[in-house]
Amino acid sequence: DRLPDLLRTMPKAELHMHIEGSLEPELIFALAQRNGVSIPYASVEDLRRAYAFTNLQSFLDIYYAGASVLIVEQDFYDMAWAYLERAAADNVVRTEMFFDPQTHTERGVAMQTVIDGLHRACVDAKSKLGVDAELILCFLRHLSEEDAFATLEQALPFRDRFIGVGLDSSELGHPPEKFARVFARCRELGFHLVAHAGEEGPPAYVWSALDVLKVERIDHGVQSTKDPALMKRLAQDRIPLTVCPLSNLKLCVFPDLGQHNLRELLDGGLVATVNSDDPAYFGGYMNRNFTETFAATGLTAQHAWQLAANSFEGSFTDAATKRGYV
Ligand code: ES4
Ligand code: ZN
Repeated sequence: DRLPDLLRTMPKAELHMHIEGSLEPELIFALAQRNGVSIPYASVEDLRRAYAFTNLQSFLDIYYAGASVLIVEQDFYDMAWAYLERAAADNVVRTEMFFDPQTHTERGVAMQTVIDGLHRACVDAKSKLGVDAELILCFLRHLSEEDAFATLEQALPFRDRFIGVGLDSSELGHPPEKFARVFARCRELGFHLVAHAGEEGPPAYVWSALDVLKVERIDHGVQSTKDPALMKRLAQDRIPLTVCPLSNLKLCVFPDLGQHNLRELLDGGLVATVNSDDPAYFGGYMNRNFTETFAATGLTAQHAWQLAANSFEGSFTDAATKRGYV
């Protein structure tokens, strides 16, 4: 069976990966030691044992704790570089990496420190790995819109170093419309717009991400299959869904991978893509997401080709570069 080889070797774009979620337990411990930060886990194994999540919130609590070891510019560089090497090994030729500045600025780390380290890794990725890497700034939806505006203000001196903004963290109780004004401002500023919606939240959150925030892509969106009118809208407007199968499995969005609805999304004509979300926490980088999902759901080589094409169609690469990929 040559399908796994096709999945591994085909060039692909990753459109949904939180860089703080690529922090492996070994690097968390190394950075904790380097920076003299104490973490409430005795060992790498002890930390890994805590990765038994029941829903999104149970994961986010540990994810924010892990990010607390990031202090200086080199830490952000080292984290991003480790991910970019893994991405290159999986034949990811384009990646649009999310970062959560509020997780760091709230601890007294300067916006410039965060962006300098991540951006330097993106520059090196192009020259040393041949990976085209860009950044998307995410607002934390459990915080206020006022906080998001303050974060945008702090980031604007570095506006040429990120291509878009997104919305992540705790979905339920924090609908997209909570961020209507800050997204309108980001739109005026010319940023690309994306938002997590329909991961755990209802189809109504996907509708409001589209109609109120006016996002160009939906992150996750797997709950959309519950609303036929929404499925029609997503297909007609060719709105990409950045699906993360191993994330959905680990956060109990689906009881097992065999019941994941990726096939339903693809066969319904939606621009669905496969992504790793938080690879250090969810048990796999890009190629593992592809191989495990295909093995569990019986997707075909035709689906593989479609997913690779969708990843480039959905990317924010300029049109000329996009033609070079497909
Ligand atoms: C996230 Cl899986 C997921 N959902 C929402 N926000 C996030 N931040 C990092 N991973
Ligand atoms: Zn995500």
